This record gives sequence, structure tokens and C-alpha cells, in this order.
Amino acid sequence: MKNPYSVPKGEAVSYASAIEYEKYIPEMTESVNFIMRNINSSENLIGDNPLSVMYENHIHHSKFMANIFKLNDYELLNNTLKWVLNSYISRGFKSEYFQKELDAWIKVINDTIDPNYSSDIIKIYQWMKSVVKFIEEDNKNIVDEIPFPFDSQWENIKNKFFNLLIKGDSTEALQFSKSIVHDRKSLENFYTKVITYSMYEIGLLWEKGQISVAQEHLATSIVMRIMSYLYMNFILIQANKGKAIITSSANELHEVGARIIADILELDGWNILYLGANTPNEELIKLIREEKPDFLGISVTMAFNLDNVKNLISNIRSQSDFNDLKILVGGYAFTFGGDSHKKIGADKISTSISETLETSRLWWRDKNESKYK
Ligand code: B12
Repeated sequence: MKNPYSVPKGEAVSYASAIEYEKYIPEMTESVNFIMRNINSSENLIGDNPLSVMYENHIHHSKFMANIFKLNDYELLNNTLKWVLNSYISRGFKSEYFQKELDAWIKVINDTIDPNYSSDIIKIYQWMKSVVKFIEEDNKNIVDEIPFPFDSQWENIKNKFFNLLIKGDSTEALQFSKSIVHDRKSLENFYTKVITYSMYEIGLLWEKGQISVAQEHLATSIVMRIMSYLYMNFILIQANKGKAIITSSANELHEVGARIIADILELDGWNILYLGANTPNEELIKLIREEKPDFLGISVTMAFNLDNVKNLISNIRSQSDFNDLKILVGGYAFTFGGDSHKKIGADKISTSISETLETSRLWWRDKNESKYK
């Protein structure tokens, strides 16, 4: 059933209100923790989970909401609400928890933020309450499966690899990968169709509470070890294009997507400086100044990092010595939601390897053509 509560459009929360909300995050989170701890002690809303899981949810919630208010992307909020309910309910939270949590936020926002700023924020919280209620009533079969959009040959390979990751069998997974990857095309397919979709499915099982955090960590580390093998054997080639820095954003701990993009670009002849996860903005800017890359690629998975990336890009744009630097962004955070990516200030957003290769080749061609004009 379609959500009957229409998603707010345009600037529902002013930038000034968003900044006020962000300013009071630490004390508001403390107050919500206090209220919910008391309610939980009489009603046990969080099942067998330790209180730290609930506190962590409140921190993520507030950071995520600050991003939503700054970007005014309520499509993203709408889509994420379903995920929040799915993942916490499958971990043992009761569905009543969410209405009570939202009530706690509304009370605390009312008590903390000046009414000139709080009123538009509270309207969004009221809207969230109705959407959450709708999702709870509608959503009996809570988690969607990931549709595999490719041909059945690759789906079978993906299923086999995924099962080896779930078993935690790194030796077999490496042997299997060696039997699949033998040239550039099979490597690209292996990265996009096998590794990416296997990891998405690992995420889904984690979200449903069907695998542990340790199993997810083991799967990720097997993937990283296999990628190191593939890098040594297929990717180390002589660069014949320009230089690019590829990194995950600050506070972003997901690095496999950025690493895939780095490897594929390196294989395409770029001189790649791959920085991995969680690069602080100031350090990145220092490195750009030292290395003078042709372009910068930033990977974002968690929507609560989007605003920080927007700030980074606007900081880079404000410096005249970076005038020629192209900026490409991509990652899971851009695969759902409204048009927040358009507001982030990048030259291009790409969600696929083919689009990334096409864009980077175009930029390289344009740069070289303009050099010789
Ligand atoms: C492994 C994993 C982790 C690991 C990451 C370890 C590591 N070294 O990377 C750890 C344990 C750290 C982790 C932490 C968290 N995670 Co996590 N994680 C995952 C998981 C299972 C796999 C990630 C992955 O490797 N994907 C595979 C890569 C290849 O896919 P990708 O990043 O999308 O990349 C592709 C494209 O997007 C694109 N691309 C990517 N980057 C770029 C960059 C450029 C420039 C371009 C052009 C393209 C591009 O190219 C790639 C090619 O195919 C995902 C599931 C998922 N759906 O991704 C959850 C997932 C992303 N995590 C999730 C959550 C909630 C968290 C935590 C909040 C959990 C917690 N309670 O602490 C934290 C947040 C930490 C943080 N601050 O970043 C949720 C996010 C839900 C949401 N709606 O936002 C997911 C979706 C799981 C789920 N189904 O619930 N996680």
C-alpha cells in the first residue's frame, strides 16, 4: 500500500532552524535518553538489548535529522523510516517504542529550542509519527529482498560467493574468486555483480538480525583480502591518465565501495591515491593542495554524512587554487532519497562503474583537449 501521507516538498525547515536543532543535539539526546530510559524501565520497549543500543539510535537519529533539515530531503527521510523500523524491530524493539521516542523528541525540542525555530521542526516530527504509524500497520512482512538485476549466470555466481562469505570460508572464497576473474571484464563483473550484491545481502541479513555483527565483519574482511589479491594480480599497471584521489567521507566507515571505484579507475590508467575510510576534511584538503589531482571521488554510505560532504565541497569550491578540480560523488547514500545529491555541489554523481568510467574519461579528454587549444 502506498504511504497516504504526502512527503513535504521544498524548504519545510529553514536553514536557521536546522542549525538550531544541530546546536542542541548533545543536550537533546541526553534528555531523550533520560525520558526513554524511564519509560523503558516500566514497559520494556527494547527487548533484550542493552540500553546502549537505544542510546546509539538516538545519536544516529539526531545526526540524521540535522542532515535532513539542512538538505530538506523528506523523500530520503520517508525511505529511511521503513529501514529504521525494520532493523530495530528485528533486533527485538517493540513497535510502540517508535511513537514514544518521537513523542520524547517533540517534548524535548519544544523545551529546548526557541519556538521561532522549533515550530517547523515539530511539524516534521508530527508527520513522521503518522508515517511510522502507517508503516507499522502496513508492514507485516517487514524486510524487502534485494532484486538482482542481472543475468542468471552472474546471479548463480553471486549466490555461491555469498554462501562462502556467510560460512566465513576465506580459502574457498579466494579459490572461487580466482576461478571467476581472469581479465578486466570479469574483474569488473565480479566487483559490481558479485561483491557489491553479496555485501548488500549481508547487510540485509544483519538488518533482519539473522547474522551477527561478527559474521558481517568476517564477510567484509574476506572481501578485502580477496580484493588485495586481485589488486596485486590484475590492477597494478602503468598509469597513462591523470591523478585522482578516492576516499570515503569523514565519519564514513564503509570503504569497500570506494576501494572498488579506486581499483577500477586505476585499471583504467589513472594514478590513484586511495585513502580508505573516514578521511577528515582538513587532511583531505591538505592532500589535494600537495598532490594537485585532476579529480576527487568521495564515497558516502550513511545519509548522516551528506551535509558534511556538502561543507567539504563548498570549502574546496571557495579556494581559487582548486578551480580545475572536478568532484565526483557516489555510494549507497545516493541510491535512494530525493534530489539531495544535486544540492551537494559535486560536478557529478555516479552510482555505477560504467558511469564512473565514462565521466572520468570525458573529464580527461576535455582537460587534454583544452591544454592543446
Ligand atoms: C560492511 C558494512 C559495515 C562495516 C563497514 C566496514 C568496512 N571496512 O567497509 C561497518 C561495521 C563499519 C559498518 C558500520 C555501520 N553500518 Co554498515 N554496512 C555494511 C554493509 C553490510 C556492506 C557495505 C559494503 O561493503 N557494500 C558494498 C559496496 C561495494 O557497495 P557501495 O558502497 O554501495 O558501492 C557501490 C556503489 O555505491 C558505488 N560507489 C561507492 N562509493 C563510490 C564513490 C564514488 C566516487 C563513485 C563514483 C561510486 C561509488 O560503487 C560501488 C560499486 O558497486 C552495508 C550493506 C549495504 N547495503 O551496503 C551495511 C549498511 C550500509 N550499514 C548500515 C548501518 C546502519 C551501519 C551503522 C550505522 C551500524 C551501527 N549501528 O553502528 C554503522 C555506521 C558507521 C559509519 N559511521 O559509517 C545500513 C545503512 C542503512 C541506511 N538506510 O542508511 C546498511 C545498509 C545495512 C542495512 N541493510 O541495514 N557497516
